[in-house]
Amino acid sequence: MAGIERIVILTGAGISAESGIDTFRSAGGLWEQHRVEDVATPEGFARNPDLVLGFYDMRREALAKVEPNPAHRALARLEAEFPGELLLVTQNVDDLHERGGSKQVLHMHGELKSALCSSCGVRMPHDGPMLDRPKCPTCAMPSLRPDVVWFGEMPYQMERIYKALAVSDLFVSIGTSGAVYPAAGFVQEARAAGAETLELNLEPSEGSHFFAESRHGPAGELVPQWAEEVLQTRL
Ligand code: BV8
Repeated sequence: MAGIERIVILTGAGISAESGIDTFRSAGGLWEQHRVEDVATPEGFARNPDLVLGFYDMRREALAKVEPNPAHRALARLEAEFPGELLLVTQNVDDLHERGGSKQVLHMHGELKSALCSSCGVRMPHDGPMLDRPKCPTCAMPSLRPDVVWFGEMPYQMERIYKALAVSDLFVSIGTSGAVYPAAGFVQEARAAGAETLELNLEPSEGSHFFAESRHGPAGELVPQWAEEVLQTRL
């Protein structure tokens, strides 16, 4: 890890799995319980808003019952102690990175604890249910939706992410299947920038072959070990 100055980290559902949050594609995972088209697309929301609002209410409620795991805490330690630049991008809509101590988290697919008003477009922190159609605090319309990026919608802060990848020395992908774009393409952006690429995942992802190095096992073990390595070679 010598000479590493700028790290971009991408996390997916696998980093929260050991905290007890369902991933999307494992057996019994979120997408097996619901069809993606029904709960994670604007068309599905238009077709059956109650189903979608209830799906996200259930996931938001589940958050209160889980805790960050050693992988989240290791990334918070890295943020605090790594002397170079670190950008943590997550595809996850849970708040476990923040509760694990990370201060700067870029939620490219939005957050369960944020609401978006379909009428006035304002985004705001929101921790309660939406099935009961709470009124937007800005325009008073009962049109709050989960502030998450559905399929066909533009992920947040893509400009900022591509800029960071273009100057990165190291790109690390943690706990993601590499099934969804544009996140699944970040490894190629990093390689084009000449960065080192490392995958930490339970098993090879769909994009494993793009990574210079892949380590397979639970994030709760791999991430603290890797963070320690980075800090040892840097300090
Ligand atoms: C867009 C938020 C354009 C909501 C999510 C054809 C080709 C290429 C692209 C497309 C295409 N057709 C359509 C597209 C675009 C589409 C896409 O990529 N589709 C795929 C299915 C082909 N993408 C989009 O629509 C994106 N938007 O492209 O916009 C655009 C352009 C201009 C103008 C407007 C728009 C938006 C995609 C975002 C969708 N929202 N989530 C919510 O959370 O409910 S997606 C969701 O699934 C996640 O956010 C994540 O991104 C994605 C994948 O999930 P993972 O996090 O990887 O989880 P998964 O279960 O899949 O894998 C878990 C991994 O962890 C596994 O590998 C497992 O082995 C590992 N693991 C398990 N346990 C552990 C572990 N690892 C370590 N330790 C453990 N203990």
